[in-house]
Amino acid sequence: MAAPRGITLYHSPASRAFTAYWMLEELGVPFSVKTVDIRKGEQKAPAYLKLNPAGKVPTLTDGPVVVSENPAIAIYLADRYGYGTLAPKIDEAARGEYLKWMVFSTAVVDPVATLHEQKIDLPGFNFSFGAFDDMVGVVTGVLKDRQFLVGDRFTAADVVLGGTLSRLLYQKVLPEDPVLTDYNARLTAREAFQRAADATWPAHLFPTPA
Ligand SMILES: N[C@@H](CCC(=O)N[C@@H](CS)C(=O)NCC(=O)O)C(=O)O
Repeated sequence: MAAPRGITLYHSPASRAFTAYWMLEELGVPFSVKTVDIRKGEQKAPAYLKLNPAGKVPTLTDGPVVVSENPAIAIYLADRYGYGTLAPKIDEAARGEYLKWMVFSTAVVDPVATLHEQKIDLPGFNFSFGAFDDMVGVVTGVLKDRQFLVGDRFTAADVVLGGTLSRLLYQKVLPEDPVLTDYNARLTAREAFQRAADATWPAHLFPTPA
C-alpha cells in the first residue's frame, strides 16, 4: 500500500460525501475531515471553489492531489490504497466491469433516480442515462445472481454504486425488490458503512423518529 500523504476529506452532513467517507473507512487509511456545511452555503466559499469549482461535496486532497466526484475519488483511493483488493488490477478482466459500475452510478443511476423522484420519467432513447425502469432492470439483473457487483468480491464499485442504491432505497425512490434489499443488507452490515453513516447523519442532527 502506498503511504498516505495527509488525506483531507471535505464533507458535509447529510450529503453524498457519505460515499467518500465510506471508502476511506473501508481502506482504513488515516484521514482528517473538514466540514463544508452545504446548508450554510460553505461549498460556495471562494477558498473551497478553488478546490472544486463545481461547489459540491465531497472533495478529497491527498498531498498535492485534489480530486472530486465520488467515482473519481473512489477510483483514486482504491488504486492507491486498495489495489488488488478494493480495486481489481489493471490486467484483471474484472477491471472492465468495475469501471463500468463506477461510471454508471453517477452517469445513470443518480440522475435517472432524481428525475423519477421528481415524477419526471423520460423515455430512454434520447437520453444518455436512459429510462428509470431500464436502470432498475440493469442493477437487479446483475445482483440477482451474485453477492456484489463484480462477482462475489466486495469492491469500491459497491461503495459507489451500492452507496447510491442504499440511499435511494432509504428514500423510497427504488422499489423494495428483495434483490436490492438483500444486497443493501450486505452493505449496511459492514462496520465501515456504519461509521460513515454515523459521521454523515449524526444522531444529534438527525434523531431517529420516536
Ligand atoms: N456528482 C457529484 C455529486 C455531489 C453532490 O450532489 N453533492 C451535493 C450534496 S449531496 C452538493 O454538494 N450540493 C450543494 C450544492 O450544489 O450547492 C459526486 O458524485 O460527487
